[in-house]
Amino acid sequence: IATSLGTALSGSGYGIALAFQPVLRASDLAMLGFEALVRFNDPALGRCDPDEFLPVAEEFGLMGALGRRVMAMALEAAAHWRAAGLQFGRMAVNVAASELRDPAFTTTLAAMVAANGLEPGGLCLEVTEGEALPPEALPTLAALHQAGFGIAIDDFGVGHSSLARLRDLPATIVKFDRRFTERLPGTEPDRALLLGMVRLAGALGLATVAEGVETPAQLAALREVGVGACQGYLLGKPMPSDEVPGFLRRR
Ligand code: G
Ligand code: G
Ligand code: MN
Ligand code: NA
Repeated sequence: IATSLGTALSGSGYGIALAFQPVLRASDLAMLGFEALVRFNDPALGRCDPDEFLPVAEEFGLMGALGRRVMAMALEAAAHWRAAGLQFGRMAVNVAASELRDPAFTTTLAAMVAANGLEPGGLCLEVTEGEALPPEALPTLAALHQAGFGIAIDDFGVGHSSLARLRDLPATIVKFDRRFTERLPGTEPDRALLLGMVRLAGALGLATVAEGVETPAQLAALREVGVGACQGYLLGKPMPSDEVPGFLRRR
């Protein structure tokens, strides 16, 4: 995987693709945006899972190049949809903690965003809470926030969970890990946990997104606890960029 990924990244990028999953407002299912999810088709192995090739990219020092490629593709798609007159809200892109060690990350990103005729507020960077953030990542997050980019704490509530992080990171959004949604409608403690997280986020001025919404009963329970936005197979599966215009027009 490392060799073919390295080849893909040094050449035209053939084999690297993005899938876009809609994020909808919980109350009325208005379109809030898309999350870009990377895909890699290995010439020999076929379709590889991100959970498989992202650690390889990390290990072989390819994450910076992969992240820039993903960002370029996501911004290009967003600019393309805009040019076609489509209203889709914001584009969310996952960023590995290691990418944030680059002190030039924010200025490079700001230039890419401007080159595509987009604004920083139209882009949200998702940082996984589970990953131990290197100390060098913190000034980058602060600079990104200062520049007006959205910052989401992804997969919140599992892994290296620390509530102090919610206070200390310059985030704008918290995404509750899909393991919370999975348990819904669930028991009273399951709902109480989510309700508490929603209130905590609200008190800290953070917007909330629930991941992995697969059933109407889960959506109803999430609305009941006041989650702001939802994402999951019930509302839209990750789709290739050429399916996005049709998806938006059908709504
Ligand atoms: O896309 P799912 O389809 O399998 O994604 C699996 C995991 O990979 C998720 O935790 C997601 O956040 C992460 N991921 C998906 N796309 C990207 C990406 O472009 N960059 C990084 N760093 N992580 C990604
Ligand atoms: O960690 P992050 O939220 O970035 O990753 C999103 C991952 O969740 C992707 O692998 C995506 O394919 C997957 N995903 C999106 N919606 C659902 C869903 O409703 N159910 C499940 N099981 N996985 C989902
Ligand atoms: Mn994510
Ligand atoms: Na993630």
